Amino acid sequence: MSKVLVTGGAGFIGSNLVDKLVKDGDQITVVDDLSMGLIDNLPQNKQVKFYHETITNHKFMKSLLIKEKFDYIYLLAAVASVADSVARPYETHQVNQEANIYILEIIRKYHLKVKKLLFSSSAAIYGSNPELPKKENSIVDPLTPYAIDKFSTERFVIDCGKLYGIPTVAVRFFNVYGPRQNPKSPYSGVLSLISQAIMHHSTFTLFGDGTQTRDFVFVDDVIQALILLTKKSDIVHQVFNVGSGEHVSLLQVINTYEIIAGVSLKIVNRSQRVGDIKNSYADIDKLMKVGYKPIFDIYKGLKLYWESLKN
Ligand code: UD2
Repeated sequence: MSKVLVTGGAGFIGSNLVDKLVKDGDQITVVDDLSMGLIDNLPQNKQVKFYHETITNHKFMKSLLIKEKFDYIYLLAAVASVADSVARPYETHQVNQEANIYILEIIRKYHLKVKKLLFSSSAAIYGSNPELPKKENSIVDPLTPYAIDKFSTERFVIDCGKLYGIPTVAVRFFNVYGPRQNPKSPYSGVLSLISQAIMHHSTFTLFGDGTQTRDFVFVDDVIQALILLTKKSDIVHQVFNVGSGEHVSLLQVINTYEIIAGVSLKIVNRSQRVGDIKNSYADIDKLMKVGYKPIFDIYKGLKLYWESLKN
């Protein structure tokens, strides 16, 4: 049994991680401001303690960290929308960077003995670098406040980890999808928006011609990676891409989803979004060397996702 903190634990990836940690028999503390997360995402379980709080509340975070002395810390809380970061750069910086650095600072200052701290970064840091697939040592080109905060926090977590002897790792998520992804914003993950359109027989807006490709990775594979890099390996002070290692076009994805759901998606076409990247996929060799094996191809992942939505 480990004591675990998951910031953003009521969100899409966070709550899927909490489910796994519950199965592992851990005692889990979730801090989430419910800006995108939902309380219903969390299991009703004695192992899970929930705080409806923002990670930017220093006083709260400090006393929580000192009191609970967590073994594992997963920093998943973020304002995940790039567009939001462009509209409110200072505010999102407080969440996406400052609050996380404060957590590190408390660990450093009070010599808290964490077994592993993991920070979640994003493929957004590669920006418009056309190199494919993206390797961890590819040139980064963070183009938005979101990407800048993710990259600098990643560096902070890794290099301050080294400097102060805190066991840290960071991950760069590619296009994660699966149960509980919230379609509330137009900038939510495209598969949550497609799912919503299929469920409600509404129209889906396709930006561009649909030939853009992405590395869609099913959330269970992401959880596999998170557990591997924290509880199951001694690896520290490294960053890892987390993807499926495959890439498919949006049109292929839509086609596969239509077959699975047995419906045809109503599509309206719009021109490509400003700043949209044409192709993106991850080189996952580094993670595979630690033992990662993605299990879900797009068909298998979409099938499970669709089944979870129907229930
Ligand atoms: C992902 C991340 C983003 C940032 C970026 C870095 C998600 C949800 N977003 O953006 O945070 O890290 O990668 O490269 O993981 N699309 C439509 N119709 C819609 C919505 C989207 O056609 O209603 C298109 C969109 O223009 C893009 C593709 O679908 O070409 C994927 O969009 P997305 O927002 O799911 O993900 P992405 O890769 O743009």
